[in-house]
Amino acid sequence: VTQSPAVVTVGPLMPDLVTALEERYAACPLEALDPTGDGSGAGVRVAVTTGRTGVRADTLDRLPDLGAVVHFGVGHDRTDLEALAARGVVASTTPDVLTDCVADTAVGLVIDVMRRLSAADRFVRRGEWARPGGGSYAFPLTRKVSGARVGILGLGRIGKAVAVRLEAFGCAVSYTGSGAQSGVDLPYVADLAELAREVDVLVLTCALTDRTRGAVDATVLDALGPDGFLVNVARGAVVDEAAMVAALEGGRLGGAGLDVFADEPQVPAALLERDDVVLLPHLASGTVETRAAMRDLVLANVASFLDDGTLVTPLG
Ligand code: 8YV
Repeated sequence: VTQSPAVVTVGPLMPDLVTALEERYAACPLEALDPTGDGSGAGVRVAVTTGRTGVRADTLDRLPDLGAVVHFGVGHDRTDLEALAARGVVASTTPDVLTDCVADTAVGLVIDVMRRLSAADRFVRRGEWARPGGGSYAFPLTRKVSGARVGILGLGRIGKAVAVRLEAFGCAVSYTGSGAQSGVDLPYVADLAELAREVDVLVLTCALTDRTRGAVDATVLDALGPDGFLVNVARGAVVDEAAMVAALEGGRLGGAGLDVFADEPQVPAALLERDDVVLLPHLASGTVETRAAMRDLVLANVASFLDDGTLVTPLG
């Protein structure tokens, strides 16, 4: 029986992170470890994963010596934290380093979906601008971003960074979540549907939890209404996707800017043909600068845990 490495990877990771983990710890993918389930996962102390894969209880069964789950990203909804806690396994994420880029992307989606920039780009590429009878009035009018009323679901680090940015656009920002936050000078609206009714655009920056799963349902979408827009940089499952498609098709929702989907990389087919949606491939944290910082923080967490059993950015 060959000796297991101290570190395994669970799910796809950024290539230069994989290389660093291989070089430093001879890390290998979980699947390469224990093909027969005979316990050869013994000796593994750290599992490195992303919010898209996570570590579930059945994986823990295969790694009896696991002490830490290190996430590349802030989302950890696919990791079974209760099962981890029951075994004394700790977990880390990469907070702060991705806040700017995710907030930038949320603002980009707000502008894109309200001003229809991506749709206008397709209009130009199709040659419709230059078409006889086309001209500058052929593309439909859009909605004004500056001064718009913005609601934020989940005013954590990222939600606050979105608020700061949109306040610079003269937007009136209010928020909802698990309670009004002390020290926050923005109106808190306890009920999500009520918030949706009051705003022009609802931005989702919350964690996916039992409380937020499916929270943006038909009632909330109808409250947002035909002149309202939804922007999601959180998790696809926060939205009832079928209800969102139905609302768009029924002309009951103005548009949606989406970086995340319930079943990535699948995107509901009905959305692909629509110009009132902006569809991104879960890229919000995906800049050279931020991904390098996330990689370095993952490596720092792994090194720290193997060194003295502590994490640099522990959860909870
Ligand atoms: C990453 C994310 O793209 O931080 C998160 O929760 O979803 C993103 O930053 C992802 O974790 C990497 O796959």
